[in-house]
Amino acid sequence: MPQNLKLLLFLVLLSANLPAQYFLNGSAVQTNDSCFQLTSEVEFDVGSIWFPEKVDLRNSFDLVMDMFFGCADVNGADGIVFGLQPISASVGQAGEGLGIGGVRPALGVEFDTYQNTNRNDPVFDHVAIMANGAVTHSGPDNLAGPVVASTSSNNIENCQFLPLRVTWDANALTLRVYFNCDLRLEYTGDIVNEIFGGDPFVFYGFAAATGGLFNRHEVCFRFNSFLKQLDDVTMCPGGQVLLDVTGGERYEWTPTEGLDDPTAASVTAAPDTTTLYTVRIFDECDIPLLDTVRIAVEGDSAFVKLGPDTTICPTDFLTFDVTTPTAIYEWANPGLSGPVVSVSERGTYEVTVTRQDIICEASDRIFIDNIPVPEFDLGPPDTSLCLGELLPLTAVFEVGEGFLDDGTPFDTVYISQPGRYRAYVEHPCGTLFDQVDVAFESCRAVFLPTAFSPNGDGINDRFFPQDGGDVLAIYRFAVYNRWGNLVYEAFDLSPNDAASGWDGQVNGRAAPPGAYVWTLDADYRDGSRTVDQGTVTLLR
Ligand SMILES: [Ca+2]
Ligand SMILES: [Ca+2]
Ligand SMILES: [Ca+2]
Repeated sequence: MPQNLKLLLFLVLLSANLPAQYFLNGSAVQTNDSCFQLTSEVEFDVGSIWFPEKVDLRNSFDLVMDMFFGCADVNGADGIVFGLQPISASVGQAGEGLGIGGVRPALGVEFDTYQNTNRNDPVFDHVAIMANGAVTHSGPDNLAGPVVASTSSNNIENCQFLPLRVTWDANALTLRVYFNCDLRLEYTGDIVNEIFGGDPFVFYGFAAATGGLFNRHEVCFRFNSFLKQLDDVTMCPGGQVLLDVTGGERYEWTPTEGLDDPTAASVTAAPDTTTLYTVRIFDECDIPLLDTVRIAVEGDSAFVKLGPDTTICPTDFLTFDVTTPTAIYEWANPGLSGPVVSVSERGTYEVTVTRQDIICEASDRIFIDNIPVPEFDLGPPDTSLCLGELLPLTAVFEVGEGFLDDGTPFDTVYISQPGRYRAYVEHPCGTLFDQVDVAFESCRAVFLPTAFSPNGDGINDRFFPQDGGDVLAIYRFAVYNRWGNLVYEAFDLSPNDAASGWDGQVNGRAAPPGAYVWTLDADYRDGSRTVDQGTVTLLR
């Protein structure tokens, strides 16, 4: 029985361009699927965006963004802050506050493009890690930095998008800030307890501000490890899954077994066994981001079994039960539906079963033939035979075995007695019977009167054999007197022929009344030739 497993292509697609509805505060607006403008080129704009779900700082994260700090250098201000804080509506002070000023508790990574000497800002565009909404680079809330933001320029207000990557190693309690592909700052500390009072759940996002001077500030998300791009899936053997990730410049999938192209953003995975795949998504700095997906291969792709081709009796039903958890069933045969069906007719049956809980679709097919039911005929219709004849009854059939009414097996029997003969044929699909009524009769019926009166009155004047058809031929018919003398003899005559019978004359004279003996040599319908004798009385 061919077992067809149809392969399912299952798409696991989640956009890396965060479609989430960020909390937008102040001047922040969303400009496309993944980009937000935090401030416009106006004085004292301030805005913030926060990822809509709090993240758990007990887990590591990895974020990649592109940052735009505007096009005005000397006359531009003030900068953008990457922040962690617990209030979705938080927006801090404008101007030198960078949109985070005064927000506490908070942790901020400030990209400050305007030197406020009262805040101990260095002359160059700088990055620093600050706690609790502080913007002054002194005291305990200045956790790291400030250092020049870009290793290649003192200015980042260059009208270009520049890559930022922020990683949190929850095991090492280390926050790392990469800008323009360089590691710029690193801070190790118990952020949860020292800043957030033991609560690990915070919003992450960005704030930006302008003051008397301004720039347009934008951020575009490229990769967010909080949004796992790949959902674990379960499929049955023989299935395949399309794994699709985005956000990188190039990709490396491991292990490579079961993958059609381990360097593509979209790969078709058809592992033989349960496999945990890791994809390294390299950003524009060629730093890998990790994502994983577990493809569990479970179950039996041959779970749909209709069984081997078979034959059944025309009146029998064959029941199929392909009940499968969470499945939907599609029969190729009109009128059939559901997991349990019963069929009787000859033909090919096919069902496709698709599980809903895992990636799995399978089908099976069966051919059912009907066992031929034999024709059974004992042969003759009801019949009458001559006594002494034998009637052959033959049970003719292709399959099965014949029995007489008394249970005797037979192929052919010879019937010699009258009666009703019934025979059975037992075959794989049942019992057939036929019957015939057989009668016997004499086939040698010939009538010779016991007396005749040859007196010329036209009544019973001649003595001759008479029959109803049993006499086929008369070779000799003769009459003798009581002394044994022949008084009449005829050859090759026909029955019922008065003219050829004895007229009671002997040598032209009337024979005397009295008893005479006759003899008849004849063929009969039953095939016999016999010579019979009897007496007849001549009356005058
Ligand atoms: Ca500043
Ligand atoms: Ca600063
Ligand atoms: Ca600058």
